[in-house]
Amino acid sequence: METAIKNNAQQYVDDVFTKLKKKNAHQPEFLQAAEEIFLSLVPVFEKNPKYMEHNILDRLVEPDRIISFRVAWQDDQNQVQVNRGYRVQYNNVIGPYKGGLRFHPTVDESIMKFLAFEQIFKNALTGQAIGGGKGGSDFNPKGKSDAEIMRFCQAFMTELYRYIGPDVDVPAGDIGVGAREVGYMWGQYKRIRGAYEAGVLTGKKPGFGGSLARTEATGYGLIYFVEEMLREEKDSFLNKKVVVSGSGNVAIYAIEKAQHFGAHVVACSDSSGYIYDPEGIDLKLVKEIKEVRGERIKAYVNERPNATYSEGCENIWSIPCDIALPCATQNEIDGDQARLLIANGVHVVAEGANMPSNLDAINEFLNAGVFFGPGKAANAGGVAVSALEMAQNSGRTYWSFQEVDEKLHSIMKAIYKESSEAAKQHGFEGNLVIGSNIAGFIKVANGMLVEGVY
Ligand code: NDP
Ligand code: 2IT
Repeated sequence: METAIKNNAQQYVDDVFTKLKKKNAHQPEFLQAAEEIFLSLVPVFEKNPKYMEHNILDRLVEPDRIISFRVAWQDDQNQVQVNRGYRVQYNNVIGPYKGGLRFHPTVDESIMKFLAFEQIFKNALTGQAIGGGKGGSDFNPKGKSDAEIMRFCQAFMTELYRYIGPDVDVPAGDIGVGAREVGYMWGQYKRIRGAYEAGVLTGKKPGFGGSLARTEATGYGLIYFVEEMLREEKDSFLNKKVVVSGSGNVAIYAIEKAQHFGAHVVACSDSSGYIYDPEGIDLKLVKEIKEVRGERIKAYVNERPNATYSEGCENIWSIPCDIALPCATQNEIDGDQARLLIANGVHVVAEGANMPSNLDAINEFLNAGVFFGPGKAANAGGVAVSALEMAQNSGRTYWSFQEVDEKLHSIMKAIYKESSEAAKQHGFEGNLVIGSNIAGFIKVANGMLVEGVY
């Protein structure tokens, strides 16, 4: 009987995945994200055959809806430009669809679906009342004037507004979208709706509906999560050599908190290259370059004579370190880079970005005994504080930085504990990939059982 269920569970997952591959043959990132999650779920179906009986996986992996729309806007030369906008509303069993907006030329349906699918599980892990979604555009914000960014954001929202709402779908930032872009979109939404529905977007500027500590939340949350991983091994950040990729929102605040805990952060990057500073990254300078001057990370070496700049961001993983924190984008660590990190003695890898390690890399880390923190658990702090922003907006109130930060800290601790315990209960102690996928899945699956089929 037990073997029958086991074979059945494996067969069920294989069948759903085969169907998925056939239907989405040209969406590699989406299939990659789905495969990683599917591989984790066989033990869940073995333990709870009712999820198979209700065909939960097949239902869950098909988005509720995908909205795609034209965004036409005028550039500074009065030329009309056209981009494509997306919103993937994947699952709203636990709460309104929730997830960021990405503005990057690589955005397509595959990227949107992978991010939205991951977001369902991540959001479930936060313990907050938020479902899963994602959106964005193939618009490239690089080199655009402030006026162009504003016109694009307004044009984007002029179409998106009809699909969202504080109880419907709540977008936020992601790559290329920060408080400035959210502000422009928020203004346009408010104008069109004629109502102050603050909870329709998160990541707003503090004082104008935004939560304190949302800017810091993903990076800080990542470090709180890694702190728990290290605590498990009776270790800490103190004097650890850390490499962080990226130099955007997540990377900057991960560096800030890691340094606060006594780590020695020696490198960070942008899509053009990376800097290595053996004396430790001067974060004030990085912030000045990226957040104030809007320059490339290369500019760092002009003011730090002992630092070096290398063209091409992928070689950042050749720098020996104790802790590697990929915080830039998907698929930045492949099998070869993982093997290099392992050969150089990496001890902990935790993902600030979404899916920065491919499946090959994850397997390398797990097989080598590297303690691995998957993105949907480790970077959940951003969306968790977004949910806290929604709560503040609903209560028409503001919490202090300290209050939000303390809540974030305890949410990250809880996510670690839940993921770690789920892994243990299903026979994979120490495997946080399996643990976080299972813990997130069970919450959503149980909600789907409660709702019934429609
Ligand atoms: P930002 O736009 O602030 O920064 C992105 C950083 O990554 C920049 O340094 C950018 O370099 C680099 N980058 C972007 N694309 C590439 C690429 N194709 N190759 C190499 N480097 C690249 O974004 P965030 O910091 O907000 O997001 C970073 C990651 O974290 C993403 O995976 C995002 O999905 C994830 N994330 C973000 C959250 C948030 O709250 N913001 C929450 C959870 C996850 P350049 O300037 O050269 O483009
Ligand atoms: O990937 C993510 O979790 C985010 N970009 C944050 C989403 C949000 O709604 O705050």
